[in-house]
Amino acid sequence: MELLKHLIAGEQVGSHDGATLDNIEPATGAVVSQIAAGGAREVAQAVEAAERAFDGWRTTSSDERARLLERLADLIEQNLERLARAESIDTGKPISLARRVDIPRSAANFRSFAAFARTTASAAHAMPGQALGYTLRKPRGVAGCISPWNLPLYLFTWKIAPALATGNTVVAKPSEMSPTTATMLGELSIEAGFPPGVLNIVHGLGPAAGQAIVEHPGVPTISFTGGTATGSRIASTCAPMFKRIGLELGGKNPFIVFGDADIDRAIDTAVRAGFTNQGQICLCGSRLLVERSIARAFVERFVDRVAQLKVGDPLDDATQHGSLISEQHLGKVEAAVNEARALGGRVLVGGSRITDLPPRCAGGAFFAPTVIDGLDPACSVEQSEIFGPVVTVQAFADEAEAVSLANGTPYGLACSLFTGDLGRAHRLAEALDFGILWVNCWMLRDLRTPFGGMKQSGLGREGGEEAMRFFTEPTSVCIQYDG
Ligand code: TXE
Repeated sequence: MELLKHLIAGEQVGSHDGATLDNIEPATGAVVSQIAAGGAREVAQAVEAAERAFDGWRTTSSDERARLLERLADLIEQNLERLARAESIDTGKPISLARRVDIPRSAANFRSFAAFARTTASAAHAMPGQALGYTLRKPRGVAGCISPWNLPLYLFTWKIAPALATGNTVVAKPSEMSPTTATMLGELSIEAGFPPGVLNIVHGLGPAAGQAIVEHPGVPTISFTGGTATGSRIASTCAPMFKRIGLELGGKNPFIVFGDADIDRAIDTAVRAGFTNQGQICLCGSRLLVERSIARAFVERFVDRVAQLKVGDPLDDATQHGSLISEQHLGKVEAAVNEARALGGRVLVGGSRITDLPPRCAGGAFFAPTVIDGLDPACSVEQSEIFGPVVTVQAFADEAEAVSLANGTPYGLACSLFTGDLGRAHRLAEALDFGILWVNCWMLRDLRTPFGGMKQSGLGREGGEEAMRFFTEPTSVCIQYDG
């Protein structure tokens, strides 16, 4: 069986003690490969390699760095089908989604930050007749990039690309649930010609390899995407070491529909927002809030559309709804739905695991797209992230109630707002406490815009200039030439 190895100092290596983990295909329950299980020792070797490579990489021209990032983007595109298949097998996501979104976006991440590397300029501040100040932005050293399993290569590269573009070297850890495309990226980085040690990839469990990256004194920058509880642990480890951290955490995102909206479009988008990737995206619209005057008819049509989602083998081109990431995660989702029932919620569609599947998927972790209404907005199910194919529904009377329901959770990542009234859209943009507000759309992203959340959804922003700043340290230089 294939062993997915670490990439350290340009070499693919196993763990020093030969330790491995099983890589399970969640749509079948089968073990498909072995993963080298790294820990403190592998992380230390990777950090050492990254430190050795730093001086050469930091002094490489931004044009040459950009050329290598673009070369890696080309290679990702050339290997799209292979990468999409691996992503689908590791995570249970429909292969059509991996082909259309995950892999193209991974290439776009490298292209976008290659462009930034070429075009970013420093600010200069003239003090006429006396001095000239300018801001020198320097890479911070070794960046630790830790990413989750839901959009594996997409989020892994979203961190690695700006870190490398700005001249940092990287020690990255993909999720232990989705290690394959990260390993393939390592291979492609060698083919692209990156100098050894510039990009290092360590596999392993979060508390072992992840925690070792976070604790290592040679890694001053940590960029993390994952669960809120893990983010909190990382923050408490980093604070006394004065590390710079970027945290992209969970969400409980509202999807607000007013009666004056384009209803067909709102329904199409609400289905996508609720159930893309089986609801396992931090940006998913998991709380549908509908103006009371249209709520009944809207929810009826929405539920109808949800029931039509094509569930099946993720490797089948026609599948729209695949498997959850693991049997264990399915247990969490199922427990949340049972809790909703116990709290008086009405399951309008779905509500249980799916067993009617092709024989290959008999042991898979499939859960039906589920819609629930009748819950108290303050209850645990309406307040905590489920991270699965579950959407709850609430009706609201007016703008004020919509805002109060939308803002009424500990999270503040993303919000969708459907309305035909431009004034209302601007008004609510001021009132809604979210890092991202999508008006009449969902998950439409320009990679130059800031990305991230408020409250328990995280700390800091990624994307565009924000990422270029996050991975650099400014030195303000002042040169007096007279007086
Ligand atoms: O995430 P973890 P999990 C949410 C979602 C989900 C919950 C838990 O609600 O149910 O988080 O998911 C690494 N030090 N999201 O357990 O554990 C880990 O190996 C350093 C939201 O999968 O946070 C992996 O690489 N690293 C979300 C990464 O952190 C550690 C995406 C994320 O894993 C670590 C995924 C530690 N102590 C889950 N412990 C989003 N915001 O998109 C774990 N890791």
